[in-house]
Amino acid sequence: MSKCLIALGSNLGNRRYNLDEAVKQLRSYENIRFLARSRPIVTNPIGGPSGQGSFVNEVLVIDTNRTPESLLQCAQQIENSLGRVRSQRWGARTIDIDLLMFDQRIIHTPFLQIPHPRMMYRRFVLQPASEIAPEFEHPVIGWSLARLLENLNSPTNYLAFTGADILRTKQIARVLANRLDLQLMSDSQSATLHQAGQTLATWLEFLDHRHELIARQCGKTNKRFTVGDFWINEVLAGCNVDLPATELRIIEQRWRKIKPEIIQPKLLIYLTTPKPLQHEAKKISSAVAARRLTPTARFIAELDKVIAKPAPCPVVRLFADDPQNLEELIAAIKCLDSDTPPQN
Ligand code: PH2
Ligand code: MG
Ligand code: MG
Repeated sequence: MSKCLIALGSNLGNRRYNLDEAVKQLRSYENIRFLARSRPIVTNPIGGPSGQGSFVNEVLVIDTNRTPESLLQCAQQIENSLGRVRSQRWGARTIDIDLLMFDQRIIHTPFLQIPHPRMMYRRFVLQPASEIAPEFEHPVIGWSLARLLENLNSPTNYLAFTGADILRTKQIARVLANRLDLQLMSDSQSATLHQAGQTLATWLEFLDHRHELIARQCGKTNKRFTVGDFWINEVLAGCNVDLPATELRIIEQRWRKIKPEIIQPKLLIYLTTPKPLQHEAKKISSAVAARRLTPTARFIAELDKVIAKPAPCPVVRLFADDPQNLEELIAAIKCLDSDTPPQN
């Protein structure tokens, strides 16, 4: 049996009826056992065309012998039977049934992505989900759902960007901050950070400089969010490329000392680079092979280790060149915002 988390949402027609009907139909399938249903919450629509009505959202926990693909089929049958029309991404819908998690499995196919790629930062998912499954662990970042929700509620509204293509990363951060009128926290020294062959002294300087920058600027604003065009943990990835083990120990010592003071972002936006580089980074299997890679590919491989589970903060990966990035990011910020939902 697999334990599975499912999200329901409706913002068209009789919303409560749609949700009840979806639950009723789901219960009628063989090999699906119902474990829990959250209370419904009313939420502001996030993303998509303007003028949509508010949503009613809830989350379910079930046990099933079905495969993820078969469960997805059930969900789509129910969506169809309740008159779901797919015309526009994030458009109004009578019912949306999303598979959030399927045990601890990680699935990436063109039809199915589990865990749901946006569940980590969506309040309309995390709030009902942590009501019924607070201890359920997100398999990618290794955090419980309760901790993910707590993260959204933390007082500092801070978002950070990272990526191997530093100019592109800084540019997207700046465009986002301008567009939404957010505080941009920019590290003017970043450009040299990714150049290979820095000394221990330079890395220590980078670490202190960024630590100080965050302490001085992060959250010190009237704007809704602070947007960092860097992530301090990049230093840990970069120095691993440059320094021998004896010197790494000195960086690690300094890191342990400052770590409790460092505010981590509510969400890290990892802008990934074109495929060839990623492919190259994956080839790191031995120290010998590692030395043959370009410094950028080695940096990417090290960055992947820094965000491995348990991750220091929730991470969302976007392709640096995806033209939909901005729309995606604006929606993400709206999700993170602690606006109280409408009460109707
Ligand atoms: N679903 C979306 C997009 N936006 N906003 C709210 N409040 N609730 C949703 O379920 C929802 C959304 C895409 O499926
Ligand atoms: Mg959805
Ligand atoms: Mg869906």
